Parts: sequence; structure tokens; C-alpha cells
Amino acid sequence: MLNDLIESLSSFKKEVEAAILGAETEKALEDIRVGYLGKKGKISGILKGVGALPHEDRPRLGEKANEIKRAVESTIKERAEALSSFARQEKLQSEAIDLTLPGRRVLKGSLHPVTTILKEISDAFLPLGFVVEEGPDIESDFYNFEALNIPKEHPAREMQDTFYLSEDMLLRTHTSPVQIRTMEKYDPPLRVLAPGTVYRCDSDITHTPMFHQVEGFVVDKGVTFAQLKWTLTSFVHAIFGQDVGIRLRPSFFPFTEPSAEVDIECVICGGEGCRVCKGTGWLEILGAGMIDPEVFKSVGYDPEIYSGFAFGMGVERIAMLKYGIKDLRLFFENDVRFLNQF
Ligand code: 2U9
Repeated sequence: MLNDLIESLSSFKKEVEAAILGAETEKALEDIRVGYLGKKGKISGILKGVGALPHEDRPRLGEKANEIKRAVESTIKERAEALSSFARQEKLQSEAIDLTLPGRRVLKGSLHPVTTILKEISDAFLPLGFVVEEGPDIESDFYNFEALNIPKEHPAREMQDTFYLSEDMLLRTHTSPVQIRTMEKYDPPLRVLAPGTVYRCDSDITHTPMFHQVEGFVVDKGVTFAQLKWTLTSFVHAIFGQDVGIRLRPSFFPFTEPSAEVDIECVICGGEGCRVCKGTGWLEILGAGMIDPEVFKSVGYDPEIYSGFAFGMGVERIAMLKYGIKDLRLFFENDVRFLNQF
């Protein structure tokens, strides 16, 4: 009887060891452990027969059972370690980095051409002693129109040009209000550059409802039209090159008197006449003039003591001419293929 039980324990040992070595997962191994060593396992089943043995034989069976349990436990432990080592090996292999693969390209951003030109325009004026001033995009009727000698019935005030927010408030249609605010804050002499976003209720192939302007002005005793012309020539040379000539044509603006429109020699054909300059050899790039005495009065400057000049330009227009961009809408589509060229 004792020998039969010991025999069956020994044959279980071989069976369980074969099962352990065949287990492919940690779960399968655990099932084997429970199936053989657990309370309801096969070894416990055999040990239940111990009651039928004579007293003196029972310790031997217990000893044999414990020996087999220990041996099985140690085989399970070894197999568990082997399985976890295989698993780690597999994970490492699946996560292996191929250092020979080419790297992914990092997309680099670039400055918007309007930003680039804004900086170039500032760089052209700052050495002449100009300082940059900024102001709000939302303005009152007074700063945008009244103080600039633009009377109530002036066409620039018409609804189709101006985005009104209320009877008195609007989106600035030019950066000129910045200059009014600057004159209210400081006494002359002043040399100010006012770059910024402006808004006009206008949209077609050459106009967008939002665009950028740079305006500038100088106020002092004895400022002359000749100084205005020299300043603008110096600006044109800095942006378009030393050989580019300019010409001034008489014009009208409510805030300057006399006023002029400023042309540069066509940068495409060099003055020969082409499609861009419509055969004239000249391109209009600026408006300018001597600040109207009425404007000085609205900020409390005495026009008998002070004189000044002012100028204004559209930044997108300068960028289009400088970079040969044909369509204004490209500036606002933010297509990276366009933007990356600058
Ligand atoms: C003050 C006094 C005078 C600014 C000026 C222009 C002429 C001009 C246009 C160019 C193209 C605007 O972007 S555009 O449509 N500007 O022609 N601007 S003189 O004169 C001022 C400004 C402020 C106090």
C-alpha cells in the first residue's frame, strides 16, 4: 500500500515536471501549480489515502510528498524565470531601434513676409532717429477721423470703408491715430514710426479687409518738404537698392498739405515699361505730405511755431513689389509652401 502510494507520487513528479517544461505562459504555469500542488490538487488527492496507512508508514509518505512538492515548486520557479526571461528578450527585440533608419525631418517655421518687411522698414528708419509707437486697433471717431481733419461728410467715413462697432467706435482704418495720441503725450521734436494692422470694409483681388501699414512723421521747428523727400529717398534706397529713383506727384489727403504720391522706378523692368507698371516705368508705393495745420491745432501744437511731414505705406504692397508676389491673398492663406520661401 505504502509503496503503491509512493510509486504514484513519483510518477506524478515525472508527469508534472513534463507539464511544467511544456508550459508556454505564466498563466499555464500557474494552472499547473494549482492543479498539482493546490488544496484540491493531485498530490493532495494522493495524500488523502494516508488515513488508510498504518501509523508507522505515514511519516515516510509525508516525507516523500514534501520532497516531491519542493522539487515541483523549484521546477516551477525555474520555468517561471525562464519564461520571464524569454518574454523580456522578445520585448527587447520587438522594441529594438534601428539606428540605420533615416531620421524624420523636422518642419521649421519661418517669419511671415509681412513680419520680415515690417522689420526691414523699421530698420530703414530707426538709424534716422525714428522711434516706434503703437496704439489700439479699436479707435474712437475722434482719433481716427476728427483729429486728422477728416470731416463728417468725407468719403473715407462712408460705411463701405469703415468697420463701425458703434456710433463712436470703429476698427482703425489707418495707423494715423497713433500719431495723434503720440502728439498729445509728448511735445516736439518728434520722429515717430507707427506700424500696425488696419481694417477697411473692402475685399477684392487687390484689397483685403485687414492689412498692415507703416506711417511715420516728423515734427519740429523748420521741418521742410525737402527733408521729407530726402527721408523717403533714403528709405527707398534701403529697401529696393541704391540705384532706384523716386518721383513725387501732387495729390490730396485731408491730413497733409501739400500732399504727394510717391513712385519708385519699376523694380521689375528698371523703368523700361512692363505689365506690372502698366508701361509707365513707375510704381506707386507711398503717400506723404506736410502735416496740415488743422491737425496740429487738434493736438494743441502751434502751427506758427512747428511744422512737420508725414508719410504712409501699405506693407503688403511693399512686400509684393520687393518679392514679386502677384496675389495679395497669398499673405493670408498661410500655405507653408508659400511662407517657407521667405
Ligand atoms: C498724422 C498726420 C499725417 C499719414 C499719411 C498717407 C499720406 C498715405 C496711404 C498709403 C497706402 C495709406 O496704406 S495706404 O492705403 N497713406 O497716402 N498717409 S500721409 O499722414 C499723417 C498721419 C498722421 C497725425
